[in-house]
Amino acid sequence: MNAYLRARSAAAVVVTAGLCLVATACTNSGSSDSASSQNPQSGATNSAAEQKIASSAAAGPACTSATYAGGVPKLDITDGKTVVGFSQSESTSNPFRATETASITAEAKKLHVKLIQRNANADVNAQNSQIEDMIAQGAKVLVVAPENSDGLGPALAQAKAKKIPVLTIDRTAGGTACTDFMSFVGSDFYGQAGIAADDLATATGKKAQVAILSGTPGNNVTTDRTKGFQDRIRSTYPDVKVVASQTANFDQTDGQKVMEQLLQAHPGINAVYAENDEMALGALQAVRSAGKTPGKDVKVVSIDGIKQVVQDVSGGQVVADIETNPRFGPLAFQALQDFYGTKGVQAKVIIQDGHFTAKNAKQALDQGLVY
Ligand code: GZL
Repeated sequence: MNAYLRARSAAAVVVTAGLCLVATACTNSGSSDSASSQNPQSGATNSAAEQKIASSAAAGPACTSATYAGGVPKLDITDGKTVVGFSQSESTSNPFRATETASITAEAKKLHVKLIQRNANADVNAQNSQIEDMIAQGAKVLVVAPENSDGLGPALAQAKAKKIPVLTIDRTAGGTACTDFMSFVGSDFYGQAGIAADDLATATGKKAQVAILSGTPGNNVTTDRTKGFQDRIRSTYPDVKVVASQTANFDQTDGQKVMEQLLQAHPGINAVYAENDEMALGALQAVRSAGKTPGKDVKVVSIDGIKQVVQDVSGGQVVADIETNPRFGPLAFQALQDFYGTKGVQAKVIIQDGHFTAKNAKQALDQGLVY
């Protein structure tokens, strides 16, 4: 089991016992005592396949309510009266979204934060109007999981005009940190993709015809996961060829349809890189419908770490699943408290992700470390 999962496993045991003896491990996000500090490297990586997603952050002055966009009112978000609005981008039918929403909601409850929330169901226009609606309902701080990196201009402009600070999680929004939003809290998507490339190259003997199922266009997750994979392949694996790359919008149904088309157009495909698990589930169905065996005829690597796919890793149908840790609650509300305190919050806070492979998937599932 890799170092990160060992730490999470300890957390699972400690938190189950109701004691948080090792603060670092207990937030599950891998952060240490504050959102603005970096996730500790909780131990050397065992191997390329076991390496954790490194944590990093833009150095520089931390952002506070005094410095944000020329200064905004200093608030106590735990006073039970200050309204915090949470804008979720996509349906909670995706376990990533369900876990993200549950984490934000649970931490708000724990801190007695008065939380209101909306879900845009992957519609950028809906997300704009929902954010404006929450402002009208009295939200004084916003936590936003953007659907697209651009497209939220109207809502963010209204928030800025009303001196309502915005924390972005999971995907970035356009603009400048500490001017248009406080900070970005999320995964290292480029790093995730490099590990996916290593896993797929290793599983195919460094010789493969790869199909990429890319995410929704227009957000940094898709951009970074696509570039990170292609950069790694081009720099390290000359005989791993990307023969097709097409969006399936982070969606399972689209993933199956697109994969069926790609397998017909490119019968030599023997490897798939899915930029999220929903699409990977669709691709697995397409591979089976084509009379091929996942894990044997076609090697699949994916990203997110949802239970159903980690079970496929354990069963040999999927080579590896790099986690996108959606447990933003502790980091997000710590960031808000640091923002209103003196510590401030860094422009970028990278949440620590796990990495599920044949070596650790079953143990991670048995230990309840998979969402
Ligand atoms: C990543 C998040 C991505 C997930 C997908 O932070 O934005 O969007 O990886 C989801 O499952 O659709």
